[in-house]
Amino acid sequence: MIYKRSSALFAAAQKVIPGGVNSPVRAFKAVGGDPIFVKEAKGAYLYDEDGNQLIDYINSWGPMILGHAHPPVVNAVIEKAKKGTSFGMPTEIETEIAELAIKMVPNIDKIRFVNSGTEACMSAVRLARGFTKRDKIIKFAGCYHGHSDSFLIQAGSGAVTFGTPNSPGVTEGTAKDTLLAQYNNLKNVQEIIASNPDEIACIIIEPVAGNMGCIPPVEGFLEGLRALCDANKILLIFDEVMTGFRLAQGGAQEITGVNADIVTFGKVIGGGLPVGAFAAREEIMNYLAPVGPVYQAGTLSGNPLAMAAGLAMLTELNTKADIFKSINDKTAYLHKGIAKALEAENITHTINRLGSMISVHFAEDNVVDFESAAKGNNETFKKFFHGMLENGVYIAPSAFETWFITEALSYEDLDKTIEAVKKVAVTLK
Ligand code: KE4
Repeated sequence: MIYKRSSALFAAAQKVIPGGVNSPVRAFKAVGGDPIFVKEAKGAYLYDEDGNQLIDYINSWGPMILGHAHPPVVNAVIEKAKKGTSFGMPTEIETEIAELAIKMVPNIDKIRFVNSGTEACMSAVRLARGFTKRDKIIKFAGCYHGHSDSFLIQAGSGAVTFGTPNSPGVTEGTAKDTLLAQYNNLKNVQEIIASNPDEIACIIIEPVAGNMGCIPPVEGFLEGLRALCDANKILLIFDEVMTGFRLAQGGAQEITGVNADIVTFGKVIGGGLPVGAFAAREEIMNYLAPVGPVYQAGTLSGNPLAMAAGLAMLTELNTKADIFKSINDKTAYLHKGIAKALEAENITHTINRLGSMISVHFAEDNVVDFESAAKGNNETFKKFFHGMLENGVYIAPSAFETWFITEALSYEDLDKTIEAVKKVAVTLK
């Protein structure tokens, strides 16, 4: 593969944008080399600036669950744009997408739209603190809820890649209110709650972690958190920015049967445009301005173009519910093929998968939390990443990310991906 134009564009970008990117994980720092610049994308494929076609397993970190440039979404945005792009006034389409999201997701009465997953999670925590009149929060090492100060404590995703899980710029005053727990360790959460009686506003968790690679909750973990929250009057926040409208129409709450008090969304809900959202039962949501005292706002929140993309996306997912089984089956097929290819070369690895979220870890032991995820062999991962890229397959440029399967992938694409793994596996020994 030739990347001359991407490298030239990267050099130019670095002169005017810090690191040449607008989000650190895109910079390939975790895997080395210059990032790929994309010219366009369609369905399951990216077309980079050097004319290479790549099978895409990132799909903009989740939103493109139906493939890039999905016609109903694109057409909705084009039509909406002709009528103006932003008004800063309420519009009917915001109510339409809110009604549809509430119909699809269990256990929510009202929803507030914002512009990113970070904003959704940041606002959800402020709402939980306002509702409970408590300051402290519990998050889990390796989980990532966006780049709001309270979350950059042992954060996952790009934060761990850059060794800045506790980012400079986050004050001691802020950090002291964020208590850190170990994913899948209920006893640890219990101990933290006992040591901070009546001080914890909420527990925020990725119900299926995706920012340490994919890490499903062990049997009883989420149920245990629910019981601990009920017993201690703590609000449970499911960060479903990644899992929402991906694991099922109703997301992780639907597949686990565990109800959160507040649910946050991003990615898929915006169909590829900037949309985040947070939702809860009416009693909690009515604490939000202008009804209640907790302030939260945004010039472009509920933006007509973003709402048009999101509504088109949710409408597709609502009317074609068999999509979820189809992408889950494709993910299982891919899992089997990758495992067989790596086992054939005796490559030490473990694969985590739930629904259409999957990750490959070059680790001896099972990956069940941040500590075990961090034991993965990153040198092997780097070789794997670049080998796959050389074979026309684009996976996450970090071991601390999940692959995102899109319905646009054909079984021929999956077979090509598995063939690429076979070729790369030989180089990993
Ligand atoms: P955004 O602010 O990036 O829209 O959402 C933050 C966020 C919140 N919660 C979860 C579970 C998330 O996965 C994310 C963002 N995900 C990363 C990928 N792991 C975004 C990629 C990036 O930072 O560029």
